[in-house]
Amino acid sequence: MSRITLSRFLIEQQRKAGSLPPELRLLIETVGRACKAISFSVNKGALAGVLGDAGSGNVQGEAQKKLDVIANDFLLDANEWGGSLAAMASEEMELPYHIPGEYPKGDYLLLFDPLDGSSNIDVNISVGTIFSILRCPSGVTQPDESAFLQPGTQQVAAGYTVYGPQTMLVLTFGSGVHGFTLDREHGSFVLTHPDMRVPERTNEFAINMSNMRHWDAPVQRYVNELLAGETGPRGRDFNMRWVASMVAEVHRIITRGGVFMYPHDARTPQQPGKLRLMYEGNPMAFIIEQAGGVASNGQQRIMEIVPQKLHERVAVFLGSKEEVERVTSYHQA
Ligand code: P6P
Repeated sequence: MSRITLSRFLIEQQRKAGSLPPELRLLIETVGRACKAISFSVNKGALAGVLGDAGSGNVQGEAQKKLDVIANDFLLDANEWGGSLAAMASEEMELPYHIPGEYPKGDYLLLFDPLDGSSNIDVNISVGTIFSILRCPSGVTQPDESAFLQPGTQQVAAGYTVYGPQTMLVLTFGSGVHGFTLDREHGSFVLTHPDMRVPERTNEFAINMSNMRHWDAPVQRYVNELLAGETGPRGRDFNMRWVASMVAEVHRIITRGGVFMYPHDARTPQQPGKLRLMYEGNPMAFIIEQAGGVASNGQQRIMEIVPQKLHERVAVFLGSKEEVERVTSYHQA
């Protein structure tokens, strides 16, 4: 069977009437090229002196890893000149990044977490890049934060690249979810997982159990039932995984099922959760829903939340339909 590269796949999708505008296709390919550069850097690790802290902090008040900054720069450098974008926003930058005057602007807004799970970098555990694409509101020529504050249902594309044993780009633009594996010899992403689907049923859950005493009652009830296994109300045993890298968890879940949870924590009562809505919650929710899964904040679809701030946080319950619907229903009880 001939290999279908990311470029060929996107061009063929573009040919299908209206499923992928040329500008959006170009933008997705450019993000893919930046992720290749990030993959090569991540894979070099200590050999390239890119491990460890950058000595700076980000808007979240978190210490930045060298590779956080490198990945952010790769994405900015690759995308600023192409003419597809009106602006970019990143977990690593407090304010939106405006396209420099010497370059043409386009109709899209690109948001990303350049290297999610970067605390795992120095211990050689999978990390990833998450991205989300919105249309720039018509008539807005200098997009500020307000131009980005669109619900996740407005996304035109979303994806992640997981830097693991394989580097894989997983992508949706509203016509299902498709996975591409990086062929390092040829330097191209090759379609290996067309039409990915999240199994509706699962026996596997992912949550940081050390926070259990700080969760709200519905989450404690749900997880206690999982722990009770076949002797409890669920009547079957469950397995647990926690990589502390959302991209790795989501990839596992979209591949074999599961439920990922990062709930509200009583220690930060003002914050709905730890994860960020615009460039973690929304893109992952789009991907999961397009693959037949469910993504909620415990009260509503993540993608229906109307954002108030660029870096606002969200509680996340996503993955296999049966489990996410159950834990969400406990919040309504
Ligand atoms: P904890 C990584 O820092 C991240 O944002 C997600 O990728 C991951 O799922 C979560 O935080 C891990 O959080 O509290 O277990 O370290």
